[in-house]
Amino acid sequence: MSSIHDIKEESLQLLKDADNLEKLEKLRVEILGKKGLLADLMKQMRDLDKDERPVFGQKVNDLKQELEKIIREKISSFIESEMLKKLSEEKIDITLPGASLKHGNKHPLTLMSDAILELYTSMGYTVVKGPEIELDKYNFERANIPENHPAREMQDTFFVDVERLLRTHTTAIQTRVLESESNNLPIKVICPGKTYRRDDDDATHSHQFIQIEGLLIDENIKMTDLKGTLEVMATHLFGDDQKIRLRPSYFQFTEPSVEVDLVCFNCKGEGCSVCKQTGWIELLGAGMVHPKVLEMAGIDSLRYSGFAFGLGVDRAVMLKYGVKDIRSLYTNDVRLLDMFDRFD
Ligand code: FA5
Repeated sequence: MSSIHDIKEESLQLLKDADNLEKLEKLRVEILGKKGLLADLMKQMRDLDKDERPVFGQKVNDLKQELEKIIREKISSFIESEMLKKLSEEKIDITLPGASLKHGNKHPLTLMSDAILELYTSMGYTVVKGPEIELDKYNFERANIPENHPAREMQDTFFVDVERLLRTHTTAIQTRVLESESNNLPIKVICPGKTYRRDDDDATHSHQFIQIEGLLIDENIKMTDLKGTLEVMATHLFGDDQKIRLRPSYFQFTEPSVEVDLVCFNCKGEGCSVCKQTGWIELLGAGMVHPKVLEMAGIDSLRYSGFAFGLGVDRAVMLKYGVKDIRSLYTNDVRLLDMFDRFD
């Protein structure tokens, strides 16, 4: 029968020889397990006198704790040396390029819209939106384009039913605001939104595009106020030396009416295929709100006057960033979209 001393010596020797985690675990079971050396030792208890038992039990317990402590320490030392070994083997090359996370960026049309809205809100304009599926009433009739008027031909669109259509211009938001704010003058709003037309797509035309409508109604508003406002926008968006050209034009809802052109970004005014050899690219239509439009909305046109403009955001993007074909703004080519990362 082995004595406590013998078991202790034997266990210590076995543990000393254990040189890896696996062996150690096996030994832990052999020494401390249910059928292990210490359990055998405990069996001797029943052959002892009653008064010797507690002393014996205490000694076996002390040994058990001592051996457990040794095993725990060995386990941590194995884990530590394993880790050190791994660290020395796996060298990290900190000069390798990092795995960068791909992040999205704002679409150029959003960048441009944001810039325009920011400018106008800084001048005290309020942003107002309207429905894309619009009533004929607000898109045409209130804009002084009655049923069967030939001007409707130029803005043919997609009809949902006889009364509802995909709006052809943000002037539809203008006529809505004129009506809802007729008793709340002056009006100073900036209205962004998608617009749709049955236009043939080419380098500068798309069947869906974005417009931003500006509208200011107050007493004594003059054409020079409109011109000054547009010049501020042109230089703010395109740089201090950006020239604009006001061309006489005709809209049913403004009188007088103008179209506003910017020098072509591609040829700088020389004439090229992008600007159809004119040296200019049309950015917006504008004018003094027609007295009839004011009256239809319930506003006294003898007391109040104002200007409105409708700007093509797509055209503005083309002019600012030199995008040669409007269609590339809608085909989601990441090579183009990635270029705008740095403009935000
Ligand atoms: C209008 O839509 C008028 N509602 C603008 C207006 C508002 C005039 C308020 C007076 C007062 P026009 O059809 O010219 O006008 O379009 C205005 C701008 O939208 C154009 O200058 C152009 O920049 C843009 N645009 C027009 N059609 C297209 C198209 N198919 N694709 C891309 N941009 C377009």
